[in-house]
Amino acid sequence: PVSVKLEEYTPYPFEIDQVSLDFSLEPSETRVKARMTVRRTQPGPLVLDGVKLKLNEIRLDGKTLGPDAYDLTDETLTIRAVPDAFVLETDVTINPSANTALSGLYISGGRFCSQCEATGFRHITYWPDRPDVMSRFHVRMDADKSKYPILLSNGTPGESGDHSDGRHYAEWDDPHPKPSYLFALCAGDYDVWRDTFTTMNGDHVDLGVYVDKGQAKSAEWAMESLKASMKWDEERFGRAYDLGVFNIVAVRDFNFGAMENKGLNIFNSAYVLASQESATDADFEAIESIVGHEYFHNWTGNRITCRDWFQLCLKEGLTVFRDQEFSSDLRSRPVQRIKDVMRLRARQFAEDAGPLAHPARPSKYGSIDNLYTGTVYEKGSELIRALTVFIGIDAFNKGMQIYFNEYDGTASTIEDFYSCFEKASGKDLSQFRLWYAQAGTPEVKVEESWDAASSTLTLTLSQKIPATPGQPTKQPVPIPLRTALLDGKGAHVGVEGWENGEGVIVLEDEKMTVDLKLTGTSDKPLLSINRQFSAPVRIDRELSNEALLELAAAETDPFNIWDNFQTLARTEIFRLLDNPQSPPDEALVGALGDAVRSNESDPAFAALLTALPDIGELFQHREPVDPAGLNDARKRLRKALGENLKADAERILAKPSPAPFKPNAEQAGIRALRSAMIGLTGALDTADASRKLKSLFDAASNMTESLACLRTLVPFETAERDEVIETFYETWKENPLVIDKWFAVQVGQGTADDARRLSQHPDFDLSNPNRVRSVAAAFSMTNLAAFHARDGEGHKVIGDIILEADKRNPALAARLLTSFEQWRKLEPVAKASAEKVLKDLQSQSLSKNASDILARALG
Ligand code: DPP
Ligand code: ZN
Repeated sequence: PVSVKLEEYTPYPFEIDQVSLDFSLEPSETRVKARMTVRRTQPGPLVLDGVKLKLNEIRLDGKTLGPDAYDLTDETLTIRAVPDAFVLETDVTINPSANTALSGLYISGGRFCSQCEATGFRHITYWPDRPDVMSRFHVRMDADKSKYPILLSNGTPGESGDHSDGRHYAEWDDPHPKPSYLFALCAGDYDVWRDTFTTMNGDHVDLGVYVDKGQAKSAEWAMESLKASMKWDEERFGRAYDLGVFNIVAVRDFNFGAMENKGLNIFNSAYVLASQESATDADFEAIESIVGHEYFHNWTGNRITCRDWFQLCLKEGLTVFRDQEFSSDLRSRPVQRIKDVMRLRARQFAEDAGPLAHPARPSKYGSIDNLYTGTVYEKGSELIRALTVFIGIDAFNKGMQIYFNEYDGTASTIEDFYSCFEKASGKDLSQFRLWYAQAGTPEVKVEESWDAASSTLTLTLSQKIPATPGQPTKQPVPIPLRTALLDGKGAHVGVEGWENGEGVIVLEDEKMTVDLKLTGTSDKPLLSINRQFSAPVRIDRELSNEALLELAAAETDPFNIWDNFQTLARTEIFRLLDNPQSPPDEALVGALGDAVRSNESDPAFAALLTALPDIGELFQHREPVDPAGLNDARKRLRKALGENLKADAERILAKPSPAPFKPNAEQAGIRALRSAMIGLTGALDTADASRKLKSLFDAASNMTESLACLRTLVPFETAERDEVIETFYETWKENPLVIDKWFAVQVGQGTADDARRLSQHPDFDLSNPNRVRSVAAAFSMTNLAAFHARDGEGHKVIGDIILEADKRNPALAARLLTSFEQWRKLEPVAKASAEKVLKDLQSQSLSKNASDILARALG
């Protein structure tokens, strides 16, 4: 496979100051005329990207070009001789209704919509489809007025009107130069939820969220989230919105979660629509954070974009950091931090430890669509967070303002971005930037020795970054570790040179020792390190269970309290795996139960304490791994925890759920703890539990708890279980987003047979990515015990779905393939079956996206 290389970057030799696009919209024959004003800035040919375009005409300065004036390939149009300044006009025809890959202009639910990141624009017209070519776009659309009464594009609306033949037209103008990947167009019939916002500069903005007919009210939460985002970016980063219009359109068939097109965000409907009956608290939370994420891109991504796709984490990592901070400010900071780290460990640590590992800024790639990864997004965000600790929050804030002011309107690089923090902090950040160049999760070994005579705790810290594909050896990176010393009662012990009982130790070399000299006298203090998960590393400490329990009891950092219990639970699950006859450790179960009870006043946090590490997380700690065995061991521990908390669960669930329903963090926390108790009730695995869950399901007044009951009942073999599955389906069969959940919970707890059966259900739909993911991703990425079962059926069913999906939608198929990334770690039987499925797939003619993942996974 051919790859694109960072070192081969060269600037585009032309600037296109302005482009006018004229769309005559018809589902199977859309005519696109482009008129661009081009200016040469360097020597070089005029090469435009274009894929599956039917070329009708090209004109240069008004003169039609004959076929000898240009070269046409499947992917490019090269004009042979051009002057230094000229007007180029192209006229092409495209077929949106045949566009099943959902990249470019396509039809979803009878309406036109577009997705241009990363390289969709070349499916619309001939253009230098690369992010460093920024241009002012003027758009004119005409369409059948009865079918497509609403015509939207980027920027602000201009002229519009009717033609005599039942068609109408509308113009949109975007004054901000932008790269083609931020172009957007939507046309169809929608209902709109409208509002307005006044910026800190006093500018008025019209806001609209466009959804399916009859669903306007379901857009209310997205709208509230949008206004909160606009305000937050003003207050936190001093950034105001810069156009008079901001629109969001919800689309059912969408590859991404959402897309930050300038002034016209297009969203997967799953992250827009929410009603109190049909959405879970997790849905409300996801909508808030994704609306925030896309809005924040207006500054970090749109006004300042990426020079090339290698810099993707310049906009994505930074924008994830911004949306995580937004959620932390709106909700609970410690709870948000724990959830973000759970996601990082599940998605990114796993990726970093397998054959698909790559640096946050790679130096080459095979297929750009496959670079939208946990590493670029989640690790990218963690690196910004680690930077805030490394240079301090004041220097960070100052650096961000330098970045916004100096790089506005440019297509930038990671180096540009870091130069702002070098200016702000006066520090050389070249070693810190190694974090972006090296894949692999650093492991930090922590050893302590205590000298009572001098009241000094000496830490020996060392780092090791594992080898990853193409990178056998690594250099050390600066690892900022937030640290505190505690006495047995949880009071912070003073250390010379630290303020407020906390310090930051930066491990820059492979190994270092630090003397922490106490300011007073004390017994040997307890070490609390990597507080708030200040660096995205694995910490390796040789602590006994007793010592960990003592530390968990004394901890003052909520993240570390939770994390200490995670470590304890993980160790215990492995012990249970190795000792099938042994009962779970009573001391641990008792301490965990006590921790849950004593944190009941912060129910969201208490709920997280009940969550044992999932199989995906456990997977990373052993090789070869037997997911089914791990699942059994984990269940035994969960059952013991359920027994310990049985009376509490009954007490908590006897109370009514909060009413009237509000999607705020406070109520969501209460429902999270109630849902955790529903889950633990199920862990008891008794006939009584099944009856109890059925009655809780019948009484549930919100989707969070209904779904918790359904999910918990799925593994039971009782009549109640069958009834609940049936009732849920009958109640919600008209609501595709809820039926996605119905599919997902069944395969998430079921067997390969369930996944096979549900992939043949009449409501399964290969052309809808959400539905495909609700079966294939929910099974292969959340139910590892069944996916990797030794009979190989799990691998086969997913292999079959991938093969079918790839024919229509390569980006989707490639994403599903990543569920195999850990295959080499499996015990021999499942490993052989995974390898066979991957090799069978490789022998088929697959898309470039899918082939790229396969080659790396098998490589
Ligand atoms: N829409 C995707 C995101 O916001 C890609 N930019 O992350
Ligand atoms: Zn993004």
